[in-house]
Parts: sequence; structure tokens; C-alpha cells
Amino acid sequence: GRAIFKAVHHSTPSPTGHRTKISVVGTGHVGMAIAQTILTQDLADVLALVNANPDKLRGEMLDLQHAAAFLPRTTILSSVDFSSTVGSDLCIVTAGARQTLGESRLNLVHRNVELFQKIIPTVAAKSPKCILLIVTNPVDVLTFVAWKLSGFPPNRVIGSGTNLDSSRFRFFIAEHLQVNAQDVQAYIIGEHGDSSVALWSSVSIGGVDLLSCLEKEEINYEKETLEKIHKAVVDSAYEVINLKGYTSWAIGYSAASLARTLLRDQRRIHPVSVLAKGLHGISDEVFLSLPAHLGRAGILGTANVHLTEEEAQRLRRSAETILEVQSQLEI
Ligand code: 6V0
Repeated sequence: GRAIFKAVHHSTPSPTGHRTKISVVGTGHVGMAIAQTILTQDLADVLALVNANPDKLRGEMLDLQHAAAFLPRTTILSSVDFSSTVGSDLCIVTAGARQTLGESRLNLVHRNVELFQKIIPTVAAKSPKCILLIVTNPVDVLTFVAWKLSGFPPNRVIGSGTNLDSSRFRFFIAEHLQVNAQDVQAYIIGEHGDSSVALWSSVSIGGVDLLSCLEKEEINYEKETLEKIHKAVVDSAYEVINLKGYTSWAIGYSAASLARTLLRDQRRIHPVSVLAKGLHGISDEVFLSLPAHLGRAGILGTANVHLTEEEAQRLRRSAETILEVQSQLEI
């Protein structure tokens, strides 16, 4: 067609510099919530979507493309066969079965391991330098599986883990104290699931240590109150699934916040699922969540967080819960 603009130079230089590319594998409720958060937060120059169902995939791609006039400029691609994902910086995997009413995350393992055996080697081959961010449940076991199947070094295989649980935890504490959740420093670690561990000993609000503050003010608190808050975190997903059938928005923001930290080298601390061998008395190859220092190279280190003996014990029990499921797998 005829040029709209009169060229300033005879040869327009092609854009230089790296274009950030993110792939989202699985375009169900979770994959699409992640994709749309990535778009609105301007985190990628290229966004590639993959799904097994070609009509659903093309429909989702078109629907997002049609928002172009309201969004930063992002090229949105899709493919059933992973060809659109070539050279991604970050591959986020959400494909797979999800929990049905009352079903635990660990129960999903066989269906989703079988799926990972099909997709992870392809994802890794198309983007051999990418960071893999696993979201599919049970996320800790599947991050281990993805690590094995990809052959990637452990710093480039991350599970979204308790990044979401910790946000729920901070929300509950913030509601209790009527403060902004962003000012609540609090971590849930261990399994993203029923055996997770709340790190009460390191909860602080605006730099004020919560437990010692309660003690100093001689405010009586029952251990049960704290346990109720942790239980509310654990029950959160079940409650949302019970009410709306699935969870999506919070995991969308959780994964997008990880994408930003990783790709923009923000060096923030997020509780995510990492290879925990050698940490806190864990001697097996198991992935579970610990506060980790994240940047463009993936996992830069794990924070040397202090655990009370009880917290450390609970963490090791959580590791055993994951290992029990892991040991049934043949990969
Ligand atoms: P969903 O809406 O059923 O979507 C799953 C998608 O995976 C579907 O669109 C399928 O077509 C697709 N899929 C299946 N096989 C393939 C394949 N071979 N290639 C590509 N795509 C495929 O499920 P939903 O999106 O609700 O959940 C996805 C996963 O995320 C589940 O395992 C959830 O349990 C898990 N979640 C993990 C969270 C976390 O914090 N880690 C949070 C929420 C959900």
C-alpha cells in the first residue's frame, strides 16, 4: 500500500536492542489472567500463547489483539505446536488439570506429569536460554519434574510456589490491622498447599516486628488466632474454587510480579519454589518455597531467613509431604 508517512531517512533502520518475549503455555483461566496482566503492565514486547485446543487459542489471541488501541504495543502470537515460542526469555507453564471441588493439589500429579513429559522438552528446546516459571499444580512437584525434563540449571527453573499464598497471608494481616498489604512483610514457605508454613517469627509491619510488639504491648494473643489466619490462607483456594470454580486474578498478578522482577532484573525477594537441597536441614532433591532473591539470571540466591525450631520442623515436614508424592513418579 501507499506509505502513510514520508520516510525521514531513505533506509529506516530496523529496531535494535533486545525484544522481551514471554510465552504462556496453557490458555485456560490462569494462563489468560497471567497474559492479560502481562499486557496491561507492559512487561513484554512479544507475547506467545500456546494451547492444545486451536479454536480456544485463536479466539483468545484475537480477543487480546482487539484491545490493541488501549494497550502498550505488544506483538501477540499463538501456536498449538510451540513454534511461536522460539527464543522466549520467560516461559510460564499453566497447562494442565486443575482441582475440582475439595480436591487437593497433590492429587493432580499423575495427569499433569504425563502432560509435562510431552510439553517441557519442547518448551526447553525452543527456548534453551529461557527462565521456566511453573504454575501448574501441584506446583512444587511439577517444578522438580520440569527441572529434570528440561535439563536446565536450577537457577532457571522456578515454581510460582507460595508467592500467592504469601500475598493472601499479607492480605489477611493487613485487613486485621487496617494497613496496606504492601507494608506487611510476611512469608508463607514450604509446599504451595496444605502443608505450607507461616513464618510468624519474621512478620513485620513497617519495620515493626509483630510478635515482639504484641508481647511488649502486653496484648494477649492466642496461638490459635495465628493458626486461624494461616488456616484461612490454606483454605483460600478451596473457598474461591467452591464459589467461582477456579482461581485466576490473584495468580495472574502473582505471576506477572515474578515476570517483572525476573525480566527487569529487579532483584526483589519473592517466596518461590526453588531446589531446597542443603537448606534448613533438607537433604533431598525437592523443590519448595523459600524467600528467594530474583533477577535476570533467575534465582540469584535464597534469603537467609531465620526460622524458629518449630518453623524449621514444619518446613521439613512439608518437604516430606512433597517427597512422598515425588517418590511415586517415574521420570
Ligand atoms: P483450565 O482453565 O482448565 O486451563 C488449563 C489449560 O491447559 C486448558 O486451556 C487446556 O487446553 C490447556 N492444556 C491442556 N493440555 C495442553 C497441552 N498439551 N498444551 C497446551 N495446553 C494444554 O485450568 P486453570 O487455568 O484454572 O488452571 C491451570 C493450572 O494452574 C492448574 O493445574 C491449577 O491447579 C494451577 N494453578 C496454580 C496456581 C499456583 O499458585 N501455582 C494458582 C491457581 C491455579
